[in-house]
Amino acid sequence: MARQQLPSQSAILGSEKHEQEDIDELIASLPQSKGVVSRFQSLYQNFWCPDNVLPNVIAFQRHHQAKYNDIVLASEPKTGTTWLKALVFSIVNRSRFDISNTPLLTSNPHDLVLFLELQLYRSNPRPNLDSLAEPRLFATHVPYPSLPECIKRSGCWIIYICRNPLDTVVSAWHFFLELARSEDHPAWSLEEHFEAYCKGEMPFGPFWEHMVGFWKESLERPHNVLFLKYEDLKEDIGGQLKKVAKFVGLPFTEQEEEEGVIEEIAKMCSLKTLKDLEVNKSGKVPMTIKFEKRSFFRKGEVGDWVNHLTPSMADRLNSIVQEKISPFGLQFKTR
Ligand code: PAP
Repeated sequence: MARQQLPSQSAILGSEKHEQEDIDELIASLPQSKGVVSRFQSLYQNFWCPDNVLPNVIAFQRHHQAKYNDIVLASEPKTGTTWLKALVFSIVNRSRFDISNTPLLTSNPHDLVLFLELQLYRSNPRPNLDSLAEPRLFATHVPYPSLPECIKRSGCWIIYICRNPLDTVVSAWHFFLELARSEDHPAWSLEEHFEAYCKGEMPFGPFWEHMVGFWKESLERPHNVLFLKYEDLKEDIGGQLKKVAKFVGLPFTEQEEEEGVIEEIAKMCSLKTLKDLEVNKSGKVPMTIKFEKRSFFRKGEVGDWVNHLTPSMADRLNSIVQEKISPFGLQFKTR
């Protein structure tokens, strides 16, 4: 059998240097706007990508190798990612860890389920992900059309969480305020933030494209793409947990249901439990920048927007939803 010729170290370094030049050239050619979590953001493949994330996105697109049984949690920022990570981690690992001994007690959900473009492809364009325990659990904010083809074709499971835009814009504003405080940066006003959100100029936005991209795919490939809503999780966490467990081929058994496993997971992953854990009260999660762990847990309510948005702001956002999202049959509860 012919032996495979492995590329030498210098050939790899040479190709990485070339790749970096390629990326710099590409970034220089893209439209740009002021960033929120970065100096600027570029309009790449129809979404706004922070300058410090774009090289990682490109590495992820070029080098990622999906496995058929991967589980990818997808979301727009501030729509319930942290909650979804905790829930799916608990479902998938329930035979390995008893809930009284879950790693969630000692690790933040973002340290247990890593973002592909914000963490795994951050410092290394070719991380070795082959040896991770299966099923591998990943997260991403990258919009559906820009996910690597291998993820779309491998048959792996994508679980998307969506949240009504009124609460999402408010949640994101608080998150960025907290970030500005911790980094000693000048904060921007709710009005400025709202304007950028409505123009679609938020990281990974426009939000309507993000949601509709995954929504359409969930209708076309319901066995591979599950579309969840934050508001439905708030209303019926047990029903949504069953749906997720079944989707990833790990349905709860009758015995588990009788023993209250679903309720235990729901309680462990609730905002109150996670927020009160010492591990989530201090320290930072390293992503492209370091975020305070506590900043991922705030109020977690449906309808908090009424405390922050004026009626005319709400009208404006509702008309964007009406025009750009509703025609696809996607609706949200806002209270
Ligand atoms: P990310 O995309 O940066 O990871 P993400 O977790 O999606 O953030 O959003 C944070 C929001 O989810 C916060 O909403 P709020 O600002 O309206 O309060 C946060 O409170 C909420 N959240 C975090 N964990 C939970 C949880 N376990 N249950 C319900 N909501 C949660």
